[in-house]
Amino acid sequence: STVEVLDALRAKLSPQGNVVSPRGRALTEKVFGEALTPVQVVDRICGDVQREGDAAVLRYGAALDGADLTADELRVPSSALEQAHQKADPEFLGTIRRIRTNIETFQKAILHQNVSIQPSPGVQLQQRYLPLRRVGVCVPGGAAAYPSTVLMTAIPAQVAGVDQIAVVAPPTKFGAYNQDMLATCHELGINEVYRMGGSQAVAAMAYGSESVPAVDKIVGPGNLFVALAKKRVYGTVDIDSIAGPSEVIVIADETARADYIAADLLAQAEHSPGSSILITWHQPLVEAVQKELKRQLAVLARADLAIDSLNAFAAMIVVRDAAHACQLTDQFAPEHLHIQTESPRDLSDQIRNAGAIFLGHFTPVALGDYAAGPSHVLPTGGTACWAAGLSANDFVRSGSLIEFSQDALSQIAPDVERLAEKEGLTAHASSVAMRK
Ligand code: HSO
Ligand code: ZN
Repeated sequence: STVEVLDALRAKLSPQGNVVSPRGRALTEKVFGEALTPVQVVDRICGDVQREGDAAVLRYGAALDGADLTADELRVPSSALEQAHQKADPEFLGTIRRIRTNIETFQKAILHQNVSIQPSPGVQLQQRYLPLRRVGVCVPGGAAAYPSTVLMTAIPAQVAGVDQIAVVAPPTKFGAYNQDMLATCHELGINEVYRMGGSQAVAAMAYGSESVPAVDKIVGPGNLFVALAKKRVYGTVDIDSIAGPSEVIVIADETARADYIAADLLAQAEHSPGSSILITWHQPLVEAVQKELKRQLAVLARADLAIDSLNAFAAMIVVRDAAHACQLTDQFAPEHLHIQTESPRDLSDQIRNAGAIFLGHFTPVALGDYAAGPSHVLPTGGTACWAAGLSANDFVRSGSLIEFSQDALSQIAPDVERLAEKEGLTAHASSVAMRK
């Protein structure tokens, strides 16, 4: 039944929420001297950073990330950013510039515009949008380096008009010491980069510390400890939706190519963890894709990681027909949906819940990950039925402006007075009545 299939599929989602690796559990137990749940761990770290500032950031950086830093090394010196940029391969910088243009073009096009209406004579109603002043971006640095995440978070913020962007990355070779990531920051004009990760980085940005002035909003992906810390500080600052491990559903028919599909499934799996799900009504595709997976895994650089991820978080499902595929997908609400069928648009019309939809045989998810224009920070774990991907509009807030003439006030006054009296708020009523 659909329900059973969905449950089975959900079990294929890589863990987010309350699961920590055995290594992570042992480490936190050592640091805190007792077995704590992830939420308790995050609560302690955030509380300590809120009270002690940099001292706690340094302590947890040392204990959890093995960092050996002093307070004045928490911020990456601008000379290190300049040097990374100077030494960067010119072709890499060319790529960054071209992609920046793509992201800017799309994000500018979707940016909310101010609205002003005159619904009746003497009444002017406006909605205006203003950028946030200062934003913090989390860039992961555990299993891989992610300069693309700098592009996909900071450029939408810049398009919105945010002028202060602070980047945090864990003090690791894939994080704050990754030269490509640092060169990318410099190319975008970001000179505030910090060597801190996990809950302590989120807490420092939310509450402020000696080295990090507090931000208004924290965005970007991270591991469980980053996600839980963002939840904890929400309310003190704003956050984007919480991005967990990557996932894809591929819907394919007999026009699809097994080698393409296998490559797409592997592209999610190599994030490790990443969930890779194929749904088809063309039975022979399953075996063909399995064969291709074996063939491509034999030459894949991150084969070990991808195999682990496939073993735990991959599935291939044969359904009755296209409608059934759409129904399942919609209920699953995947982060990425890639429709590899004869007429992909017809199917996309039947699916409401997906973070981003990739149409046709020549639109692999990797295009969206790296270069197309919409952000690759997307809702995961089934949250695509209520959350949306990050965009420039997440970095503006709206405010309204209301202006009435005396005639217009007189017109509407009886309604205001009647409602105010119903609520027993007579001062409200008089404030209108005396102006008529
Ligand atoms: N698929 C990831 C984004 C990413 N892929 C970065 C490669 N680098 C989450 O949408
Ligand atoms: Zn990816």
